[in-house]
Amino acid sequence: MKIGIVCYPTFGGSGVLATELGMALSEKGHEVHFITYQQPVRLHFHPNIYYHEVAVPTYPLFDFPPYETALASTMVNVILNNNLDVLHVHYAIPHASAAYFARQILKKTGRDIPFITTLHGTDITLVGKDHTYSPVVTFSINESDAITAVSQNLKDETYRSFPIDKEIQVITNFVDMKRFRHSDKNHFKKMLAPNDERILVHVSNFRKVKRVGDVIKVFEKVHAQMPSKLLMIGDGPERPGAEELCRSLNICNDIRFLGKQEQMDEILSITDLFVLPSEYESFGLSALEAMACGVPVISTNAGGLPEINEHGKTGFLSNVGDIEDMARNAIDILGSEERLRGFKQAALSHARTFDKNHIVPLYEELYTEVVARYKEQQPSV
Ligand code: GMT
Repeated sequence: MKIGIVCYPTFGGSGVLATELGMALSEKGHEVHFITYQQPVRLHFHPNIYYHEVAVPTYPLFDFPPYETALASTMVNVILNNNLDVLHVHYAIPHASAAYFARQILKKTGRDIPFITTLHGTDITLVGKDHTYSPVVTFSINESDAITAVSQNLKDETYRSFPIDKEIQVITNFVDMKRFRHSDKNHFKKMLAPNDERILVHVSNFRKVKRVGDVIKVFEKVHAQMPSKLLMIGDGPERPGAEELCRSLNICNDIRFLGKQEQMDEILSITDLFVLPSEYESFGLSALEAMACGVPVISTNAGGLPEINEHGKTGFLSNVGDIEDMARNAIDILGSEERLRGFKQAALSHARTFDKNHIVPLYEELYTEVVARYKEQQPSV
């Protein structure tokens, strides 16, 4: 099949998932065309992968260059020039409305194709709900030929927040267990934790919803009980505040802000505990990648997190903002070698249920079904 994938090309989970999906599909023999404004960070070369950059020309009149118009036009050109069968857009804003626009244009040529929208999180829960966007988001989701959500919680949230009159299918996020696996990185561990301190890790885009200050506060309590180090991976608007907090708590020596990292499997291989205290998380792909490397998770019970983090088995769930509980749970896991080992094994075995080999075929089935249904619906000429 020839598949177009539209996503944000950055380190965000929706772009990561879309890129991993495209790469997995290309390995299975599909021809995959990425349409994005930059090369996606996780994209590796494969003979079946094509990349089409969305260029947004500027003009002195444009205070806000019309990205959505450029994206829709690029979609039209790529679909026509490459004879695509289906378009799969990740993150509704503005990808679903651009796809709708492209499909309408293509209808005039008789070469229109169906589009599938995958909802990822804040396109529904934060940004999408805003009344500046919601009429367009509602319309373009309803106009999609199929809709998927990355967790049951996100599906429920979507129905709660928007008048959606179509079925939303849950296809959970997945992980490549061959790449995300524990490997021996002891030399690396020695550099960061020379005295065999416990290593805690947080990964995010450091936005408000991630509550990065809570990570530092939880770590302060763990650190008071046992020799430990915290690695803060990623970057974003809340980073300066988090750095200030670790200075004011006087624990900077044991916290490293490493910025955006590509070799997450290596970092996760030396990690003992993953901390994700988000206000909301539709799924928590970063936590799943940690679990695949055998790392237990301390998280909140918000959104879809209980769907991946099994309380008392793969880690623990706490109420949003309950620093005391998260710290107590972290100390409980890290306090005994045997207990830590048990949690690590459970995290790894639960991650296996989200292996890409189980999930990618669900997307393939959906593509086949949507393309067949779309063809059937076409008026015969
Ligand atoms: O919604 C966002 O904040 C952006 C999005 C992204 O591009 O990073 O993250 C969401 O999608 C990920 C992949 O499906 C999920 O793992 C994240 O939980 C989700 N983030 C939120 O719901 C806050």
